[in-house]
Amino acid sequence: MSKPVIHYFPIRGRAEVLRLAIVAGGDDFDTVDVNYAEQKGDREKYPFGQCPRLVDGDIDLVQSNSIARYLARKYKLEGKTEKEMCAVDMIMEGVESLRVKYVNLIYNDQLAEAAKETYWKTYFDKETTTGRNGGAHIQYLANYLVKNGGAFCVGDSLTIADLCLWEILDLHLRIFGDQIRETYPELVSYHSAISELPGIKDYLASPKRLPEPNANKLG
Ligand SMILES: N[C@@H](CCC(=O)N[C@@H](CS)C(=O)NCC(=O)O)C(=O)O
Repeated sequence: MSKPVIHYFPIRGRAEVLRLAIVAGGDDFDTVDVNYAEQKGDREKYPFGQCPRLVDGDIDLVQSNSIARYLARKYKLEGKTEKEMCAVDMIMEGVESLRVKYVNLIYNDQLAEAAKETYWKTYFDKETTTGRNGGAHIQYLANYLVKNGGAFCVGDSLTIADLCLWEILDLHLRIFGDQIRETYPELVSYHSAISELPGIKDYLASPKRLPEPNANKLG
């Protein structure tokens, strides 16, 4: 069987959760660097003019969260019962809300010090969970984890929700490492434990893990 092929830029970006799902599923992937002109010009391959795109046999898909859900079904990371699947989906959307804010911090605010300060206050400070935040607050996500015992977000095994949470945490630890270690030790322990799981540990240490999280080299 041929490997799933991820078409993307040579950065972690929105493809990182997809890579994690494949390796956590015990599989491997190939990559193709996106040709920007093709991405913008070919509506068959890139219906929204954006990547990532995944090609896996006769599956040819864009929109990272649609791809993530496909991979979750393929590698049994979608939750075991209807109730678990619903919870997995909910957490993915919660992570997406935070990702939108993160992308804004990186690309619009260029990770400026003042913007970082406001960002922490709005989306990470434990005192601001009742504030206006567009549904984005790390505490909301931590709540699920703590309620479920701390090892996984949902059920008793890894799901795509964990990979989404792990990855958004990984990105934020690079920027707010000390503050997160001080304020959310349960998230740091969780991040460390997931990093050790089969497939994930080897991937993280391999040259396949790209060094750059974002295209503008910030973060
Ligand atoms: N909703 C899309 C967003 C994808 C997205 O923002 N892709 C970026 C790269 S991370 C891109 O293709 N940017 C180039 C452009 O929009 O022209 C998804 O989740 O796949």
